[in-house]
Amino acid sequence: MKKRDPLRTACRLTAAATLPLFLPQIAAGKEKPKEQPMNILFIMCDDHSYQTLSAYDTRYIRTPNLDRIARDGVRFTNSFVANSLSGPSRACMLTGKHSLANGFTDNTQRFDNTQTTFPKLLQAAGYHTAVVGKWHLKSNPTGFDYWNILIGQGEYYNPRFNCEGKVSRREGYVTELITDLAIGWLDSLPADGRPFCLLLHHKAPHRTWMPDTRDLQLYTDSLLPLPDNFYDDYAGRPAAQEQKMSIAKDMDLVYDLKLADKENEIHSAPRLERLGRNLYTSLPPEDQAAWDAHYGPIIQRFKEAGLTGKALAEWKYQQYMRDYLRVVHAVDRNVGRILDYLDAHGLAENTLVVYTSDQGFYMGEHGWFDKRFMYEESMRTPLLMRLPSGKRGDIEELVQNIDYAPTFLELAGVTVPEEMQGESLLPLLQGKRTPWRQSLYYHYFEYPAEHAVRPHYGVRTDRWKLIRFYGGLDAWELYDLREDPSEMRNLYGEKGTERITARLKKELERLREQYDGPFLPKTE
Ligand code: SGN
Ligand code: CA
Repeated sequence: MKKRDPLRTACRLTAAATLPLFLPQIAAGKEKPKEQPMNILFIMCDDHSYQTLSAYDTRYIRTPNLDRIARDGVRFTNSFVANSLSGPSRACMLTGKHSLANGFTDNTQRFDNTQTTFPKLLQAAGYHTAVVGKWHLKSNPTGFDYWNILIGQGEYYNPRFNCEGKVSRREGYVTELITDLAIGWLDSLPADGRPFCLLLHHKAPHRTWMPDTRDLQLYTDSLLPLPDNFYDDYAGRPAAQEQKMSIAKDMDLVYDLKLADKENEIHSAPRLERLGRNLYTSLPPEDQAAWDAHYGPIIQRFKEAGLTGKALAEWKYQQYMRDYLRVVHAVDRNVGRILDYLDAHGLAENTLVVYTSDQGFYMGEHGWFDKRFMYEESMRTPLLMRLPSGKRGDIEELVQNIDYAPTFLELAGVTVPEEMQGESLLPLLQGKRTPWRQSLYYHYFEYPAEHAVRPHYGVRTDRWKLIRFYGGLDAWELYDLREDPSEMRNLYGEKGTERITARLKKELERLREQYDGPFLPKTE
């Protein structure tokens, strides 16, 4: 990949132009604020599983830079999303509301950008605000002094960016470019005493897991452990039987695993094969050369091996995992760059650093890739936070992505609007004992759609999970997470589960009423 011009980081840097409308600590008091207001650096990846972040799991990869955030801050061990899909998840975070309440239930929609969001409130309170990287909400960002976003899902190599309405292509690797933009914006901020809130949102490691060409040699000889339930037969779980996200059946050799052979002998699903071959031919010559050098010998060996059945499925798993890990490796390196920047500029002492993902992802558990289901691997996310002079260690409370907005607002001294459904995590970050929720609500909508996951909603407590699938399928699932953390045995309807089922149904109704009730379509 060509070296990009590091200084051309921003199309327009207006961060200093506007005056604060209201900075609570300054505006309310006559005297100077006691403490300097806290900056917020909100780093989020797309589809980064907690299984591939070594603060959570060391089986696959070491992520020393991400681990720095956990080491000097906290690791949330029970962090979840409200709807395991990109656009909806982002809408939940911005608004502090579940999907029906913020109106953005699936990726086909357009976010109503006139509604109240935390960036708007922080901007009004005098924060410098910016978002760089993946946005995925179709409507333009609002509430930001500066925005420079990828188009839709974005591209890994030489991606196009939309900088406040002006689209242009940048040369380089997406994770690095987004980090450059973030650093460029921080560099442009005036020393005016006003805090910043920067949303640094990566595309990586979203499908099709295209590594920075400099990382292609990593993990080449690694043999990644196959999850115990890779060969799940989905007994007793009709929605899981219908999905189309199986590594064995749905992961495409040419598109996902980059086997676009020059001899045109490898064939896969026609549409995806075409996309995969086009993707290869559209690479710049130097990237094509890097791919030839790396994937060329893999393609040859693959052809010679003539794999079928389980051997083929396991080979696909290894290829998938290696590319995914390479892409995560570049995320870790670039998170290191921005943390170093904070250190070098004396900002680490007054910046809340947050690291999360828009949802979890399957690393072969149940035989899958992708997300969407309320099962653990996709409902859970990594969540690390480093609050200067805050708590260190683990936070075990049940938290959800609707909680970020209230957290940032409370940290900034801004009143959290009544309508926000999340809870501020600030007391937890400060190590205070505080009453906390005992259950979480989840609701997934996108259907019919890619990967064929039926709509469903459910409740999760620390031990139990009850899910109801609907929309052409009427099925309940019940899991005892203590006895069955991999969710292989649906207990719904089994003798002896009547009481817990009744209790969970009641709780589910309560949550549904609280979060979705006012926004459910009227049925008469
Ligand atoms: C794309 C992917 C899907 C993925 C959705 C949603 N296909 O459509 O595999 O489930 O995004 O992902 S791809 O061929 O375009 O890669 S999300 O994270 O953006 O919600
Ligand atoms: Ca995603």
